[in-house]
Amino acid sequence: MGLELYAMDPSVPCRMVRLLCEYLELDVEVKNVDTLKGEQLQPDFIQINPQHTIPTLIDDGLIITESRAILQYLGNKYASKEENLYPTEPEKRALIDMRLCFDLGTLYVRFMDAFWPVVLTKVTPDPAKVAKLDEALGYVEDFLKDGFIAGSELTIADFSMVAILSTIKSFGHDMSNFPEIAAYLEKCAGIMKGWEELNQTGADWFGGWYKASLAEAEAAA
Ligand SMILES: N[C@@H](CCC(=O)N[C@@H](CS)C(=O)NCC(=O)O)C(=O)O
Repeated sequence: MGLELYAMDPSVPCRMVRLLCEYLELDVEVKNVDTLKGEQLQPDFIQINPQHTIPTLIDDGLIITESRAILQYLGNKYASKEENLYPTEPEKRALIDMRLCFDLGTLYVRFMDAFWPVVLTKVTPDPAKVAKLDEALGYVEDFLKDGFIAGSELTIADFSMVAILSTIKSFGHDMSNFPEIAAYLEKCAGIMKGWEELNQTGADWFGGWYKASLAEAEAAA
């Protein structure tokens, strides 16, 4: 049966999984689920994933949801030739897992808190929430001191973090205080296969939606 991935191009958590699949040269059948049309609520999909979220991966009948858990699974199962992507040593793995949890529980949450209301209800962003996002971006700036998110080598934590960082940039957020992040994104664009098609195009589409929403909010203010 092989690998099947339920996903949608602009989605941040879907893009990180697609980038890793491409890097690992996995043969994946991608099935588009357009959440903007409510396709995730179709009974067929609910049966696969009752939480109706994408990405959802099926590997030979095994269903895995939650993007970072999917990255960990793929790292465990398919990255044996690329040992540094998700090393088995507990100390190295602890740092990678810390970064994945930070991305899911802090960076992504602060990004959504700051910008999602703009898209959803056409209001200008709350400066206090943008400041919290900038604080998180400052932490990321420090993480990058050795070149990558979890040290001096590319790991699955980089696939997670680039999807969100490139989206924040595509939203037109002021990144001038974060030169390490800017350089890191350039570097990853050169290292990660399919960057433009699998990540940047979706980030830019999402960014366009945000910018149009912001313009609407500013005109109404
Ligand atoms: N924590 C989940 C979040 C997934 C998620 O919320 N995905 C969105 C698309 S970006 C979705 O499926 N939304 C549809 C829904 O929740 O009904 C993950 O990282 O996989």
